[in-house]
Amino acid sequence: MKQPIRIAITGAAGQLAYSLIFRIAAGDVYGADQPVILHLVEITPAMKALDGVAMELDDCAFPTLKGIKISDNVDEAFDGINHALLVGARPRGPGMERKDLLTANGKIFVEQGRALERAASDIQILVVGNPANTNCLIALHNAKSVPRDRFHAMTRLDHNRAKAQLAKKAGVDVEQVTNVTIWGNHSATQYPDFSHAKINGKPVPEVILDKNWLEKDFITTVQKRGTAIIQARGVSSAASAANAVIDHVKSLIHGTPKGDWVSTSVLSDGSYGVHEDLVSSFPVTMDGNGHWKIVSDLDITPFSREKLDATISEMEGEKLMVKDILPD
Ligand code: NAX
Repeated sequence: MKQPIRIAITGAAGQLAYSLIFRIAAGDVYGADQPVILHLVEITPAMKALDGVAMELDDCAFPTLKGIKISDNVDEAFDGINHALLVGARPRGPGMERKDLLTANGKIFVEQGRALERAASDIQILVVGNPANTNCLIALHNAKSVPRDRFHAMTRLDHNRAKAQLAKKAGVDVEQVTNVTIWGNHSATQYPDFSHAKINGKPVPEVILDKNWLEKDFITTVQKRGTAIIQARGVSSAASAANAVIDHVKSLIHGTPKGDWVSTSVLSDGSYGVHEDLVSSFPVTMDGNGHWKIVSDLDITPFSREKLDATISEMEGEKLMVKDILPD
């Protein structure tokens, strides 16, 4: 049996985590032969609810679950962890401006960034809690000793949504759709890009001939999918979001298929005109050892450029609002 790995999950009493934790504990994510120890983190008022989650985990008697540590103290909780799934965040309250939301979350991610310095040397971090890209930027600036390529903000749910929409429109199975990209911010300005996507190896515009649908409905459906789910369900997407966390982690540990890529938000190196020091979604390949690379040399049409610039501008605006908590 392998040595256990330690997985921290913040927001562990929340609804997304409830769809995630049990799959990790069951071995669905890291493998049936990989023991895990869960470090579950919550704010103090939610610790009682978290006790309940821990009781249910016990009651599942998962052979792969070798320990549960619950805590409302991130320094203690992040000690020795190998993966950090940062799901918990402060939701927007009544009358709260975007700047207030960014500032409130900023405090959380400054603290969590600092605490990540206590993690194991192979730490990998996925920020899910919104505004995810800027929260991730804050965390990476405050985790001085952690290499910055270990940080991701999640745009895998948007990626999966885009794949599913294209598959549905073309009447094909979802695995026949490849090379989809989400660019930019995990927000309504994100740019779901079909221009490099393929269906059974053929460029999407040669399979889906409805240009109007591709350039309008496809993009807005993906951009506004989160809102559509809240309107339908009364609460935000949790199961699909948890599934996207799992897909992201699996890509990180198994790599991306040859010829295809995934979307994830990483620190920009200036590629495609996305300013350095922004955490932005890109098409990315992963080698299965935790390393990733932004796919280079994709053609950016004037249509794509305009959409990309809009989302870059939003990320720049968010960064400006939190500049005081971004040490070098
Ligand atoms: P919930 O409100 O159900 O759960 C959030 C939990 O986080 C709560 O239990 C809360 O007590 C906890 N929390 C707040 N501050 C914390 C802190 N400082 N440390 C530890 N825990 C803390 O929200 P849920 O539906 O679970 O969504 C979680 C987050 O994911 C939200 O920010 C949401 O906006 C974001 N999402 C991001 C997605 C993405 O694709 N990046 C998609 C799904 C989801 O909307």
